[in-house]
Amino acid sequence: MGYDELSRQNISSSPDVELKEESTINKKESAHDNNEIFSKPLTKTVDNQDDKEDSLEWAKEAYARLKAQQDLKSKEQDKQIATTKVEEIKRDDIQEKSQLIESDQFFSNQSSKVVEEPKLGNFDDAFTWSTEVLAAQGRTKDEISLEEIDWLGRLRRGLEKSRQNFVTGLLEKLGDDPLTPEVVDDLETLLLRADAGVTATDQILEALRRRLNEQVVDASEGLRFLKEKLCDLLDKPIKTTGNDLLIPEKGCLNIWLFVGVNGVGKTTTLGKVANLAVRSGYSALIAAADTFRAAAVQQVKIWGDRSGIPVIANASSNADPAAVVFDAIGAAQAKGVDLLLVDTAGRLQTKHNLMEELQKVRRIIEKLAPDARVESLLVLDSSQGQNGLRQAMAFAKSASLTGVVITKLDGTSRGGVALAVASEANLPIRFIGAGEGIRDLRPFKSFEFVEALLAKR
Ligand SMILES: Nc1nc2c(ncn2[C@@H]2O[C@H](COP(=O)(O)OP(=O)(O)OP(=O)(O)O)[C@@H](O)[C@H]2O)c(=O)[nH]1
Ligand SMILES: [Mg+2]
Repeated sequence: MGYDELSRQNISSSPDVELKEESTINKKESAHDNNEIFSKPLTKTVDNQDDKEDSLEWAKEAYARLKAQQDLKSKEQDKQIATTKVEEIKRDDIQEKSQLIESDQFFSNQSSKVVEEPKLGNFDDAFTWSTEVLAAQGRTKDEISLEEIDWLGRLRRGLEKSRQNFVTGLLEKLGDDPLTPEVVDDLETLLLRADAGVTATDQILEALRRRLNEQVVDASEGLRFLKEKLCDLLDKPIKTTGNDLLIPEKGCLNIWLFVGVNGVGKTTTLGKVANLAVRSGYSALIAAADTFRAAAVQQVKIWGDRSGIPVIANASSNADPAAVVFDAIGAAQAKGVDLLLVDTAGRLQTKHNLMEELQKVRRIIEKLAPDARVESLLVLDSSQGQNGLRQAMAFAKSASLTGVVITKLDGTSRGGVALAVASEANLPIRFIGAGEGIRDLRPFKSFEFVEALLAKR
């Protein structure tokens, strides 16, 4: 069971559940452990009208519970702030103010500003939708956390533009009548326009047409069937790996490389994954192997500091990235670190020498840490649409990719590119990012993605 510590973090962040923490964690088969943020098979889709009234009640109760938790927590925080202030005043008497502005302090001050806790918003459609998505994955109302609600809200908002293009057209076409071959033809245009790619589009349409030949399919069944097919398509490369969820393996060194073209969000993603790992109880180390830009080291150091993770860097300009990775592996092994995250410079997939540089890094890893679990994750900016797919194909060949991270899902109408990556590059999507904040990244779950992409409200 992986990333369970994050789940523990979520539980313990609610004071009334804190007392139960130990027993909950130890019971590996308990409902909570089995229904974590990062896993879970799908049981149904969210548009089941019969359940609507029940789910509204359910959502109200869950909201009331989270609100009570948040109020209690904010009271505790107020108390803590008051205590800290008194301590600071005392400390100021002893220490000179100038000493506080040393660089280490600067970074830790930065971090406390950046990592903000999620806040409960209004009880609205977005909240109800999020609870429905969680319920459909088997959660009970006592198990959902603010963090999950917060993320689903972000994901849904992030996919707003993709949804507007795709869903509005789709629902208009579907209407309330049974599906016709003409509607299925129109769906083809919509899928292609959403950057789902030819392979994914063909597969989905073929499945729908087969279904139509067998029986009359009404609009809501058509939508359910479509969601199911989209999930199958996204899950296929994930299932092939035999690993539904990418998590660091305990007891050995895990090395995750973040690669991709310039500006797609590699460093930001690394920073968010680092934070997720630390919140989940893994020890981590960062290798600043983007030696191309001087500012890159500083940028990754800020991210490392936000989560209290050390960064291994080489002070000389234009150092060999493989040498940085060499040092970092040594440090990770000496400290028995769980997860080494490697930031690399942006490179065009067409530049042979730069792709060679990645191979050199891989060779160093194989030599120094032959037993390490290595992941080479391609970071893709979803707003680049089909161009992102071309990057995936090229990097897959020369950078031995094991997975993909899709970023910038907020603010693009091309979220469908996830479908193209899964079906055409046959790569598992491991994380998705929908914003610049430290919490705006989550392990990829096809169910949540598809529900957010096709949400009606
Ligand atoms: N809106 C949004 N912006 C993002 C996301 N991820 C990253 N960014 C922004 O994209 C810009 C580039 O991010 P970086 O992490 O520096 O990208 P990079 O791939 O490391 O860039 P190079 O190292 O220069 O190749 C920054 O302004 C990030 O804040 C995301 O999910 N959503
Ligand atoms: Mg970078």
